[in-house]
Amino acid sequence: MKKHYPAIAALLILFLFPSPMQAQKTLPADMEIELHYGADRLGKRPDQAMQKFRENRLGAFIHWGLYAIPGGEWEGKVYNGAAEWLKSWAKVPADEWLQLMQQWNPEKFNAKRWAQMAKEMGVKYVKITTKHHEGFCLWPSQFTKYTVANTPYKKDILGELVKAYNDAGIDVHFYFSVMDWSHPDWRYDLKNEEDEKAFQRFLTFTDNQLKELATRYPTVKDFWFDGTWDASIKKNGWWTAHAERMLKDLIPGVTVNSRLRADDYGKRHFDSNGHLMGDYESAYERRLPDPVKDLQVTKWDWEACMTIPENQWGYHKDWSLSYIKNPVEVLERIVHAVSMGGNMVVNFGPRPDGDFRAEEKELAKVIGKWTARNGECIYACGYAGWEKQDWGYYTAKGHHVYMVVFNRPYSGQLTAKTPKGTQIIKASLLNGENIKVTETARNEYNVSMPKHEFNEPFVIKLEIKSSESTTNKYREALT
Ligand code: H79
Repeated sequence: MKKHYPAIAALLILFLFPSPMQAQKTLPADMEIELHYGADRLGKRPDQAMQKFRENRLGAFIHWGLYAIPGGEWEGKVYNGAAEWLKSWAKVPADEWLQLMQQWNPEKFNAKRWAQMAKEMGVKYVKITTKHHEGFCLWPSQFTKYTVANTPYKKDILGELVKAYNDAGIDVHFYFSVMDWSHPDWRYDLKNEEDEKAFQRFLTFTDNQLKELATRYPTVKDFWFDGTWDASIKKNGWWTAHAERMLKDLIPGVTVNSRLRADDYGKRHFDSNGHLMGDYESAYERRLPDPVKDLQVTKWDWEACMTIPENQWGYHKDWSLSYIKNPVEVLERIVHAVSMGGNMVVNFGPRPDGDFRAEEKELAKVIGKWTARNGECIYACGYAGWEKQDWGYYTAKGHHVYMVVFNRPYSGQLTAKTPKGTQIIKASLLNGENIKVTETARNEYNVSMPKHEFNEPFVIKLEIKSSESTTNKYREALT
């Protein structure tokens, strides 16, 4: 719509989308408003690169920057807020904060060891913070002096990581914060002409950095934008659409998250017509959709991300201030995401010396032992479309449905209800051991618990038949 009617459009938007959770409602095609910077496409991206993104399913996040050095403590005070936001919590001026660069010398950093750890954990991709809100770049950017090149360490950390992960067969995704606390032209809002001018310079600077990343590291598979929620960005929706297109022109197949985007009216993630912008929804940060109520998420690609403590992404020296999730809780979130057709990214915040904290190494190891045995129910799997049961989650791939059991029933029987026309013809453990299945009612089955006790979540693989077979027709005829 016609820029002349923004007020009407805004009212329409308010009326149709009273809360962000309802953003997925779409207007009938003939009622859609015209947008220049709305969704580029309707529905899931069907190409191979997107398919690879989707099949990867499990990723790791790496938050590493200057904030790792103070680790949540400033001038003797420990802040329990997210460590990568310490500059903000402790109100440290940018120039003072950026002096931490003089201490950036991660002597234990070994990219190959990091890649080995990711491989052992079973992650198929790693999302790396190229630049977080603080503005410090893990690559030697030509467009700012706040980079690894100007630290005692000097070397291109990002380049080393891209190579090491790629050599290990792991895809690399780039996290990039548009909000940049180190840059004099960054604005939260645009209140006058001077702000407008500064912010346009800032967007040019951002374009330059993005082009630099895309050309220096052409094997990057994804850009995950953050720090895009402020009014300044919402008033420049054109730029978000432009940045996505620019990256896609530079790197064929690259994927981009929804968080980057704002449409003509500043509507984010989902445009004013209710269509997802970017390639996948990225709003599930430290939370997941409800497995019964929020099934609409199965209509689009999405990726969730999680922290191991409650809310620490960067390294925080005192994890005792937070509840730390155990490996089964982490696994449950991973499987929960896959069961609803999404990806899950588990965050790590390396120490300033370049090593990982012991708790993270241990967690990666335990998850890795589990994925090595049970990964079949995660990779390339998706939503089964079966009614949720209390024992855990279903995931699906081709003619197989996986029951991933997190809660053991006292009855020794796991209930499975199949959709109309779908039969279970066989059940087994992933090692091939047979599991007894009894049909208890139409489209209802008891799947027996395995004979030996598992002390971790386990998987039962179901072979299914979906057909309009004679038996089915006969059975339908009885009602
Ligand atoms: O990088 C990690 C976080 O640092 C970053 N995203 C993940 C992946 C992130 N932190 N917070 N947010 C995203 C959401 C932003 C919350 C905000 Fe606010 C609400 C920004 C401004 C208002 C909280 C309250 C932070 C400042 C005030």
